Amino acid sequence: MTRPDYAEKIPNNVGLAEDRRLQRALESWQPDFLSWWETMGPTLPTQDVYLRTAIDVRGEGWAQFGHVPMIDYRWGIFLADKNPDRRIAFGAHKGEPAWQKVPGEYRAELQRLIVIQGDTEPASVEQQRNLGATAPSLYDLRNLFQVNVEEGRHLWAMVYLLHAYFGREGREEAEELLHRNSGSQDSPRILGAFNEETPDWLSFYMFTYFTDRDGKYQLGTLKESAFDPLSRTCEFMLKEEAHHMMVGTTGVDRVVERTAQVMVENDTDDVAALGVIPLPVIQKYLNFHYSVSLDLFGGETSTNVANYYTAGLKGRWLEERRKDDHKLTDDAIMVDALIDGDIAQTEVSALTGLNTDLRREYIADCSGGVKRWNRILEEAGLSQRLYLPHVAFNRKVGAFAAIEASPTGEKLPAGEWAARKGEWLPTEVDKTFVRSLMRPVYERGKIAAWVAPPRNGINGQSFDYDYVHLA
Ligand code: BYC
Repeated sequence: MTRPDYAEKIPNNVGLAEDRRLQRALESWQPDFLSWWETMGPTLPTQDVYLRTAIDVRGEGWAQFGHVPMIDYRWGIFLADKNPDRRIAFGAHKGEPAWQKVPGEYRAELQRLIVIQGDTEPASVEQQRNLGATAPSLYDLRNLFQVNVEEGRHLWAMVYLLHAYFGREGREEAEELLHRNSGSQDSPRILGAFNEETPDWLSFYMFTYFTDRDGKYQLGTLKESAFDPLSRTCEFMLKEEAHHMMVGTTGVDRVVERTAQVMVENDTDDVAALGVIPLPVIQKYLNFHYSVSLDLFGGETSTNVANYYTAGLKGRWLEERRKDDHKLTDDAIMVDALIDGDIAQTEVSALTGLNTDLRREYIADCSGGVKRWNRILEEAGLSQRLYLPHVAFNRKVGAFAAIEASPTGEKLPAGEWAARKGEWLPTEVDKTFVRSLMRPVYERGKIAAWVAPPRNGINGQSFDYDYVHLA
């Protein structure tokens, strides 16, 4: 079954109606989800939003667009098509048929991976809940809400797996996903970056560029999983995720473009007083979001990831395109390390270095964004350039958590870091300045002065389309 059934209370393409127990369990989670959405979801009151809703899981035309009151968005359970012949592509079980049930010996690890993935989705909605109050345009407001409802759906995706395959413990974990909250002192979200604030739209664009991109890479590795229902749900999530990347990429494009324009028009770098965000502030935001996102890949070496791979739970990015034995038991990799207190590299087994392998794929992808933004500066005739800071900069997880380093990768004594970190990370003054620019623009076809309009609207609509009707 590929087409979601929207006649059901919980739209799905997993034949939920044929499993009454599961259906009842999920139907009893549904009101808790909706009350979480009402209390922790977007705060700006709206009548309706021009949203896309999935109507198929394959091909083009998989989504339908229309104005929908957000609370009536049909969150549902959609898995990519099953390939009955699918075989495990890596690890100790390579070549065996993919699993349709959870093997007892891997239950705890699989549940943990699904809970961590599930925890990030509502976390991001919580982080972004107040942004509607300062949206730079109706187009941006609509994109924010699209990202939010889809993160809500991604939570549904993980909750379905927990309910369907992990029994009572799974159901308890599904409840917990609604009880932890981003930034909470008592019960915070699991991963660091999801407890940070997203208080302004520059942060939102950076988050959707850098942190959603971690999502892309982690989902890519879970799509390889031997546990077929996880693989199939991640495959479809990745389809929705592409829009979130677009929001981040073009969002930062548009900030850089507007800043460059004002710099050129006024022949000055000092553009804060002219109501746009100076390049050094953009760089500081980039430094922050990139470094906290690097932390999301875990340590450079990790026995967890080696075990996940060998068991077949979590593969590599584009596993099937890799030209090796897909077991890696005899292979080695150079990873970043602290050796005698210095930033260096060391050789470790390829299995324990798999977080590094994934982080490197991610870094290569991120450098594509920087190239794009620098092309905008170059085309404006400016000599300034943005860059990705060194992998040791501002790290709280992994080999470099114990030291401080500059964006160019020099190790710094604690005193120098404390004295200089305001040059590299947003200070209170920077944040207050950025927030001062964040005033809502809700008029059709209008946009805030600190960001350029997008080149294209959504689904072929123009920029001045009525993307959102406010309450
Ligand atoms: N913060 O062995 P290590 C997304 C913990 S984003 C706090 O080095 P491992 C999205 C770690 O859990 C994608 N704790 O790491 C984006 C471990 O704890 P235990 C989310 C951290 O296990 C935007 C210990 O430190 N999905 O979808 O190899 C919007 C040692 O760790 C952090 C996933 O992450 C951290 N940053 O790898 C919406 C996929 N990093 O076991 C959505 C599932 C590590 O000692 N998760 N720790 O108690 C995983 O694959 C892995 O758990 C990790 C960590 C990659 C996160």
